[in-house]
Amino acid sequence: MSNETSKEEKKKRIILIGRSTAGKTTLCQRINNEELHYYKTQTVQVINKNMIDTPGEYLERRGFRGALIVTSADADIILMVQDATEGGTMFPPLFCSMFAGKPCVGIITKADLADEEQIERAKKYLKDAGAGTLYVTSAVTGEGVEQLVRDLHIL
Ligand SMILES: Nc1nc2c(ncn2[C@@H]2O[C@H](COP(=O)(O)OP(=O)(O)OP(=O)(O)O)[C@@H](O)[C@H]2O)c(=O)[nH]1
Ligand SMILES: [Mg+2]
Repeated sequence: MSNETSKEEKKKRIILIGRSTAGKTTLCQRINNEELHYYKTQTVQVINKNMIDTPGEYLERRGFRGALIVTSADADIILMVQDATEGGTMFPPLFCSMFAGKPCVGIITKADLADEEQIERAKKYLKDAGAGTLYVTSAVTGEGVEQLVRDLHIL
């Protein structure tokens, strides 16, 4: 077996879930060392074979919950993406229980724009929703991104 093959096999498949503008797509760009450019995610997108980027509407609209569950079946790890600057959350308590025991990780985005209080608030939203490990990240400064990639075997 070549090294490349074993690396591909070890790679985890992740799905990013979070409201519109939470920073899912931008985080994917940062992970892949791409230039950051904004575009609205219109539909489910597989990036680099192992990252499933979803549109915010999948979380925001109750009617899409079924689609979220079906789409997440292809993933090993659920990434719940919460904007640190948002004074609320779209993740209901125990949101993670929808995914039948799959590991759910909490990602706080836009740390570069947030103060300590905002970050603590975002952590609480994610904990209440059932997230396990939490990562505080910024796609702009790169904070937390390397750690995330390493821990979750994304690349
Ligand atoms: N300052 C700062 N801005 C960010 C960060 N991450 C994302 N943004 C900005 O937030 C806006 C929305 O980011 P997206 O990554 O497109 O959000 P999304 O979650 O993919 O949104 P949908 O595709 O609508 O579901 C963009 O203008 C980004 O530039 C960050 O870490 N820091
Ligand atoms: Mg997007």
